[in-house]
This record gives sequence, C-alpha cells and structure tokens, in this order.
Amino acid sequence: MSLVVHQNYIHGQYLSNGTGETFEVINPATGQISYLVEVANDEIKQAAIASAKQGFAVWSKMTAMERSRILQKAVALLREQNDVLAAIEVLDTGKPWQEASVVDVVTGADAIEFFAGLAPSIEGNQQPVGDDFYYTRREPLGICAGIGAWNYPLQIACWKAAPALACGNVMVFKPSEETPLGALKLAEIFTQAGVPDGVFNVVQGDGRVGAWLTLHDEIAKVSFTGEVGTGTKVMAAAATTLKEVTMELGGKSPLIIFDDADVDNAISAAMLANFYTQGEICTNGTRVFVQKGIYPRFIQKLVERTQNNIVCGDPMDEATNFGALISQAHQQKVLEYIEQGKSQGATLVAGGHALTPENAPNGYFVAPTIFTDCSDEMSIVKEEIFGPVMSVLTFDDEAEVIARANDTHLGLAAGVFTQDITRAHRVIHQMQAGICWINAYGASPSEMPVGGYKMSGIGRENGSETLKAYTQIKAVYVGMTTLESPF
Ligand code: TXE
Repeated sequence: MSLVVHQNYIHGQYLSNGTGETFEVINPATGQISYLVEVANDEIKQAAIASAKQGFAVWSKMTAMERSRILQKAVALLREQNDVLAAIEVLDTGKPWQEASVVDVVTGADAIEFFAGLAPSIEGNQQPVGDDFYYTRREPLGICAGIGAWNYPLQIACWKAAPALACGNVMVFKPSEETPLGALKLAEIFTQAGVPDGVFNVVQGDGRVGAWLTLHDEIAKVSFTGEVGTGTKVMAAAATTLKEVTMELGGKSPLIIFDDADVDNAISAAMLANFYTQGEICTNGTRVFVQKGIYPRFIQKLVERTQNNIVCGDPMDEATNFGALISQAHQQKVLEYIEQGKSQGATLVAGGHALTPENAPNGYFVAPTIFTDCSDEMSIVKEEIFGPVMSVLTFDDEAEVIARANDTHLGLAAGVFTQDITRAHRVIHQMQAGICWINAYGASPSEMPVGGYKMSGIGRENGSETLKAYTQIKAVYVGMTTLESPF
C-alpha cells in the first residue's frame, strides 16, 4: 500500500515541492513508517517568504479587534477538533492518548485564546513635552520564524503563532522533522478561521531548513524550541541579521522535597516530573533532592507506585499512561544514560531497560527508571536525558540543597515541596530558574510566562509579558511651534 505524502503549507494551501523529495516519519509506538513528507526545497522556501510578505500586507493592516475575532474562530475549531488533533499527536509522538486528549490541543488553543484576547489591548502612550508632545506606536516586527521541537508539536506551534499573529506579525513555522503533522493541521484551521493566506506558512525539513530560517534577511525574529546546543547555533545565526530571538531550551531541573512535605503529593510530583510524556518534557524535575528524614518513606512509596501505577503500551489504548520515546535513536540514547548511571555507581531501584509491551511490541519504550545513591557529578545528574530516568539525591539542610540545585549551567525550572510557607518562598526565590512550582509541578497556564535562566533560554512564552517580544516601539515627536534653529 502506498504511503500518504504530506506537503508544505504555503499561502493557505498545500504546495508541492515539485521534485517529490520526501522524508519518512515513523510511528514511535510501532516502528512503522506512518507517512512521507515533502521537504521544503528552494522553490518552497522562496514561495514561503513571498507569501508571508503578501500575508503581512493584509494582516498587519487589520485592526486588532479583527485579528482577535479571527483567532478566536481558530480557537473554536481547535477545540471542536480536539480528539482528531490529539490522535495525530499520538501518531507522531508516541505519547499516550490519555495525555494528548486533555493537554496538547487544550493548551495550544488556550494560548491562542489568551493572546487573541490581549491583541486589542496593545497600545502606545503619549506625553506632553512643553508645547510639543511625543507618542509611541507598538508596531509588528514583520515575518517571524518559529522552529519547533518534537515533544509537544501542536502546542509548540500554537504557543509561537499565538503572540506573533495577535500582534499583527506573520509566521513561517518549521515543525520538528520527527513530528510534522500538528503544525499542518493548525495551518488548515487558521485558513478555515479566516486568517489571510500567507499569515501562517509551514515549511518541512530538518535542521538545514531551520538554519535557512535563522539566516534569512527578511525574517525579523526567530522563536526556537529545542536543545541547548541547537539553540546556541540558532542564536549565532540570527545575530548575522540582528533578529530578535526567543529561546526555549533544555533543562535539568531540581525538585526539592523537605522532611515536612506531604509525601504522597511529593511522590506525585516526582513521578509527573519524570514519567509524564515518558519523561520527554523540558521542564522536568529530573534531579529529585530528598531531605534525609523523609527519604525512607519517600523511596519506599515511590518505587511501589512506579511499579504498580504505570501502564506502558499502545498509546492509543485508553488504559495506557506511559508511551513510547520519539525514536529508536532516542531510545538508545536514554538506555546509554542508564548504563552510565549503573557504571558510575548509582543504584537502580526501578526500570533500567527497554520494554516490549504486548500491545505494542515494536515500539521504542524504556521502563520508568529510578536511580538512588546518586551523586552530583554523575552524568545522569548533570545532563538532560529527556527520557523517563529519575535521579534521586539526598540532602541535610536548606543551604546545602540550594547550592547544589543551582550548581548547573541550566536554569529552566525548579520545584519545592514543604508545608512551611516561608521556607517554600525563601528557597524558590533563590532558585536560578525561570519556571517554578511550590507544592505543585508542571502546570503551565497561558497566563503564566515560561522560559529559562542561564543556558535554558532567552525570553518568555505565554503571559502578557510575551506581547513585548512581538512588537517594536516607534516614538513620534510632534513639533507644535516654529522649529527653533541656530542656522
Ligand atoms: O531538539 P533539537 P529536539 C528541548 C528539550 C530537548 C529538546 C528536544 O529539553 O533538549 O528540546 O527536542 C531544528 N538551525 N525542549 O530533539 O534537536 C530541528 O529540525 C535551526 C525545550 O527536537 O534541538 C527541530 O525542528 N534549526 C522546550 C528543532 O530545531 C535547527 C520544550 C529542535 O531540534 C538546527 C520542549 C539549526 N542548526 C523541548 N538544527 C522548552 N524549554 O520549553 C536543528 N534544528
């Protein structure tokens, strides 16, 4: 049976690249090829930019209320199509239906709804200067590039398109080559909602197409989600044409559990922060610091719940709450980290191997894995694994754990569990991280700005703060009297 071929989405429709050059996309839960995708070649790239310029001429001239209404229609369509879109995310990512059906589309639609609501609030200001005065205008940047990672494909496309389009910009978006479909569905929905052609174009391909976006001199801004190493390349390339950048990069975040924490709540957090989306979440709290007093209860219950409550298998099976890793290469990378943990002296107390569930025998699964007796210099403690591998460390006191938690070049997220409210805020305020949770972990409502400190990123996504990243301020000085001049 011949495979479906998906294409690039340019100017409100699918456009063939003319050469038929395609790449394969694999279903991580079966190891089978799902479909083919035509790569964006030079013709597609040129068409994408020409189309974006035409789209910008129309979209930026609309009023904010007109843009808001159209974006709200897209929100309604996303929510109507939630289950179809969620199934697509499961096909592309291998994540459980249980998650995708309630998180991925919902959080993407929420972001578009949030920024559509903010669009009409974008305003400048005015101040008198003697008889004269000046005013400012918040103007769109023009063509913005979005480059997505593979763990939340549709959500990432929404989180980048929402503020960009709300501010009157247009976007050329490149999804990860591992997960091309979500962005295409978003593009279709934008067109159905009345977004003018060229306002949201989707180009397909690997890092080479991404690199092209970062170098193009008619692209004003790049919003990137991906690994730290890639992020530094993106920012260096963007510098050549002085693009604005938003960088949402990797992390190796601390989750700190004090002796007085509610132990069941803290275990829920540790499992969410390491096993939800089979550990493929950038903000994951993968360094779990447990104070020595609570440690025995914590570990005993954690291992019990990990062994009894995780259902690994066919991600479309509603009973499954733990899916496949994105690719065979990534599965191997995670298994290699597990071997390093063992060889460096950590104690394996759960998982530590690949899984072959009966209902998905050919998928790329790794068992939920827990290491204890970890030390700070181990590679499983220092490096982002981006898989279901939890490193548990113990600590004596607050000062010690704060120093150790911050002892990393990364700074994406941090979590603290304690019943002592002053200690909770005192500790979190000292965390060198941009996304923090107290007695919670992972919640990321559209109202809350998210982004990293240090090497985990630049700028924010979501939150009203983000509007500033998608407009530029023009100041206009108005002379109301004869212009004085010495000449
Ligand atoms: O990243 P990659 P992946 C991070 C997560 C992990 C990584 C996993 O922590 O580190 O993303 O995603 C394109 N110029 N986050 O493996 O390999 C590539 O084609 C331009 C953080 O996908 O960096 C893909 O589309 N583009 C995040 C994208 O970059 C290039 C939340 C990412 O690829 C390129 C989710 C180049 N030179 C995941 N090379 C957060 N902080 O919110 C590759 N690409």
